[in-house]
Parts: sequence; C-alpha cells; structure tokens
Amino acid sequence: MKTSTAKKVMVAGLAAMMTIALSATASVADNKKVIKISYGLVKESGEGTGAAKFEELIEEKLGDKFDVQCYSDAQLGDDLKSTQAVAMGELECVITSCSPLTGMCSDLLVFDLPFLFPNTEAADAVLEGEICAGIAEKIEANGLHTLGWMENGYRCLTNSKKEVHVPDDVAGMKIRTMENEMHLATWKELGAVPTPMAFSEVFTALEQGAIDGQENPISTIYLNKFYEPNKYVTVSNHIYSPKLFLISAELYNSLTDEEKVIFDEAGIEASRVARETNRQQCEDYVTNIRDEGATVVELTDEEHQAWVDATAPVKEQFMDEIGEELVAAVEEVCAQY
Ligand code: KDG
Repeated sequence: MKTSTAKKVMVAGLAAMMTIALSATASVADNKKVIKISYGLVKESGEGTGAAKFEELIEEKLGDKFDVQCYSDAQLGDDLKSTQAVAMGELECVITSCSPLTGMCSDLLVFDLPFLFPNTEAADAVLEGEICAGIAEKIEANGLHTLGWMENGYRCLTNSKKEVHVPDDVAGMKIRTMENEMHLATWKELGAVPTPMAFSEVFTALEQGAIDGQENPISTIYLNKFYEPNKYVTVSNHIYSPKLFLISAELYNSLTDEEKVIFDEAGIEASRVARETNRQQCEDYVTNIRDEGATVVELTDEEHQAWVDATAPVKEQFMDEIGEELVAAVEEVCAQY
C-alpha cells in the first residue's frame, strides 16, 4: 500500500476513534438520571396519557438533569411487583391500581367498596383532599412517595353467556376479579363464582372459556378488546377504582426542594390529565364497543338499585377492617356531590 494511501487510512481510522471517543464523552457529559415509569395498561390509556404528560413536564423544566421513560403493558412487571421494586429503590416510578396494595395499607380497601362514589366530582374531591393526603402519608412509610392519584374508573361487567341486567343474572358465572378480598366478596355476594387472576392473564382466560366474564372500566374493556371473547357488556359502574402514581421515596428525598415542587406539581397535573382522558374514553367507547358487535346493557334506575342493594352487605363485612371513621369521612365528602 503506498505511503499516501496508508496515511489516508490512518487518518480516517484516527478520525473514527475520535468521533467515538467524543460521542462517548458527550453521553457521559449528558448523563441524566433516568426516571422509568412502569404501568400496566396500554399506551393509549388514561394512565399512559398521564405518564406521557409527566414526561413532557419534567423534560420541559428539568430536561437537563432527568430523562423520563414510560413503560406500558406491565413490561417492567405487574402492579404489585413494580410497586415493590419502587419501594426498594430498584425502579423509579409506578402507576398502579390500589386494590393489590391493600396488604401494604389497609386504608386503600375503602376504594373497593361497591357504589361508594356517586360520581367523578365526588371521587376528585376525595382523591385531591385531606383523606387521600392522609393515606399518602401512610404509604410514604413504605418507601413510596405519592405524586398523584390517577384512576381505573368505574368498573363494568363483561361476559360471554348472556345479557346481564340484574344481580340474579350472574348466578353461577365464573367472573375474574382482581386479587383483592373485597372484590372476591362482592361477586360471591352477587351469586357468581369469583376467580382471582392477574390482569395479564384475563384475555387468554376469556378466550379459552376458563372464565365467563370479567369486570373493568369501559376504557379498559375497549382498549384491551375484552368485547371480543365477551359479547355482552353491562354498564354496572359497581366500583370506582382509583390508581396511585408513586415514586421511590429514596429518589424523591434526594431531589432539591425546587425539584420536589416541580415533581409534585407535574404529578398532580399528569394525574388530572389521566383521569380526564379515562373519563372521556369511558364515555366515547360505549359506542365503539357496540360498533364492534357487542351488546351493551345500560341499567335502568330500578336495575341499578338492585345492584346497590345486593352488594350492600359487603360494607358490613369489611367495616372493621377498613375502619368506620374512614368510611364515614369518605361518605361525608360524597354526600356533598
Ligand atoms: O396493571 C393494570 C392494573 O393497574 C389495572 O388496570 C388492572 O383493573 C385492573 C384489573 O382488573 O386487574
């Protein structure tokens, strides 16, 4: 190889090495704290929209220091596993249902009471008021700081067998529930055969006929296509499920005071966006589900009351575990809406 060519090759090689070194130096210099947010639903869900809003707000105000990354569909683990990882400081953030966490904080059981919240205005008043501030303080002791309260929303029933109008219609049906004692008790009280199961297993179990039905908000029913194996949907709105948006307390406490304010404000705004998005989806998707060929039953006032009456004994069963004071405090707020 001629000297001039050899020189050119050497210079090109040196240039390539310099480029790699510089880019490596740049990535080290740009080294940001990665904040991973784990959540279980699809990206298009209310919680997915809320997570993206949080990412936008933090990048806007603290983008030089933090890199927020959102992981949908339980890619980093289901609600309980992800929450445990956050509590141990192995994961930064999680958006989780409250129901799997009642072992960590029994106050959360109050949100599993059937027909507790008369409407979303009452729910918002509780979620952003003193009651949930007090619950957040108790959760903090578990290594979890609450950035905000999102929602699953009002839960509705789907099944593969028939139209369901009144509680007697679910007699003997195998209904999948969350792994939560009050959800199990509620469907047992209604005469069904409650079958606790992780969320990720539900669609396959419905498809295979291992269960007859499940219950989730209209938004989840549509976005997860539960109307395909379950052609019958009943807008029962039997339980309003909130969600917690949590950050590792260890990470949160390492932030500057200014950063804490930015994280807390972004958490509240993102949670409001999540709840508003979910509510709009629950309103819009009833039509979408009908358009997909499923039958959607909307209860008459009389049928609704039959569900309220049939599930009333559940409150007595769990009053001691939840605490009369907490139940009364939530009911007092709800009575104003
Ligand atoms: O990860 C999904 C859960 O947070 C929740 O949305 C699932 O409501 C749920 C259920 O029925 O398990």
